[in-house]
Amino acid sequence: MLAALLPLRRTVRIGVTGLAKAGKTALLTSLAANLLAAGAGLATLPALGARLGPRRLRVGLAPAGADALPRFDYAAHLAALAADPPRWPARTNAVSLLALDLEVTRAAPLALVLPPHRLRLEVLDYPGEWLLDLPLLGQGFAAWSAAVLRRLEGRPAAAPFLGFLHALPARAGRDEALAASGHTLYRQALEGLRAEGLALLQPGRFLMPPPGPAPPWLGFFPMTGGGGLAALLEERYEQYRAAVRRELSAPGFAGIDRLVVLADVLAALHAGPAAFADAAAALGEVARALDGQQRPAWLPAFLAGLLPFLGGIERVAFVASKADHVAERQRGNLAALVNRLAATPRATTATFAIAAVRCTEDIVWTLEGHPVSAVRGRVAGEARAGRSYPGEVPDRTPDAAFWAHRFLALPDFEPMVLPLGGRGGVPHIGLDLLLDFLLGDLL
Ligand SMILES: Nc1nc2c(ncn2[C@@H]2O[C@H](COP(=O)(O)OP(=O)(O)O)[C@@H](O)[C@H]2O)c(=O)[nH]1
Ligand SMILES: [Mg+2]
Repeated sequence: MLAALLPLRRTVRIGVTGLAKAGKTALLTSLAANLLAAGAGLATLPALGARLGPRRLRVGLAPAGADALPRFDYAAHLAALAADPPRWPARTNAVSLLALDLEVTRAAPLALVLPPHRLRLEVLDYPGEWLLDLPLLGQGFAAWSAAVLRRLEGRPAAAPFLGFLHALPARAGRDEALAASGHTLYRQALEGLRAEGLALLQPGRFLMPPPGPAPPWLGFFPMTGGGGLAALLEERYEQYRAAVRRELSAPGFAGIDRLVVLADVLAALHAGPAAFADAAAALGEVARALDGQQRPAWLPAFLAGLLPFLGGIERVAFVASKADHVAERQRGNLAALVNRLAATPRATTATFAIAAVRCTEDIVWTLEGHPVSAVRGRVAGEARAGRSYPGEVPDRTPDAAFWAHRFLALPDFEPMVLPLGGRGGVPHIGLDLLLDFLLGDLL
């Protein structure tokens, strides 16, 4: 009670995670631009406006102070979107933090006696590749290797690496050069599989290396069997797991209160059945790992206590990004599909289909005499806006009949010209509903 009366500021930290190109940078940039515009009195986030009612919102970028984490370069990313013609923000890969200070005035009679309600909103851009390392914490080297090798079986991109493994002498010795060649081939296999659209690729830090020099223990690869080489790889694997564990309990990451898991589900549908099944498996593994209520089967009890990162998360949103590729009716299906893929029994989990940076408008298009709900937007490299109908989005895990008709083109749209050169927010779909789920109880 007393806390509510004091002019204290609460800090809430939201992690935004997703594999490379899932749309994290676009989401953080749009979120900041739309909150700043809402703070200037514009109706950029209707759901938030409805929650606040007559209360006034003020928003500012928070000073970096002496923070340990690099700041999210909001100014540069917004400048790209606000350019003429608009550009997508540049690629980012390291962790970064966006911090905003929110102030909300009190409702009528209280406003006379109480200072505004203050909230510091911290949004952490966290590589999804690293989140995919969580399942490793509960898996020894032998079990992990066996699982990975099963997934690689028969995949052309993994053939050189698998060939190397098969050519190894039984009980190969503790040979640094062999370890280095195997590691290089394994990394190349992961990169090839990623190019094919696969997502469940571990260890995630091989594809998204942390900043700084690479320590020697990074040089391992999955391998079954005994001998000196296997023992060396296992030692390195154990060092890798220790580093993941340390990082999850370091101040930057341990403090996450709420989490957004972004997934480009449309791209996975477009990439075909194998890529889709793999993306679904990755999302399922992450959902189970995050399901704090039930300790996931792979996580031994003694470890659960070591993971404040997992235990402290109050709300998780699973979000399909880039939903402006499809029209309204399909977006409902898209949200339903994510709901199936990330189904967990937790009440504090929700699913959304959003576009952080809306590039299209919905239209009705007559195809072969039939009207279909399609979208229109400017495609990269084309001067004029074009129409696009990628096909029906399934509302559940697609069956063979769905895959018989390939999910059509998924063009790279360019952002629309921003209102007021960026000060008017960024056009979006559903960002306000996501924000209301994440922050509603605090406002
Ligand atoms: N149509 C559309 N494309 C998007 C949207 N968000 C991201 N993209 C596309 O996805 C690319 C990667 O987004 P980015 O935010 O950099 O992903 P990150 O790697 O997760 O930070 C962008 O360059 C855009 O081409 C969106 O809301 N709508
Ligand atoms: Mg990024």
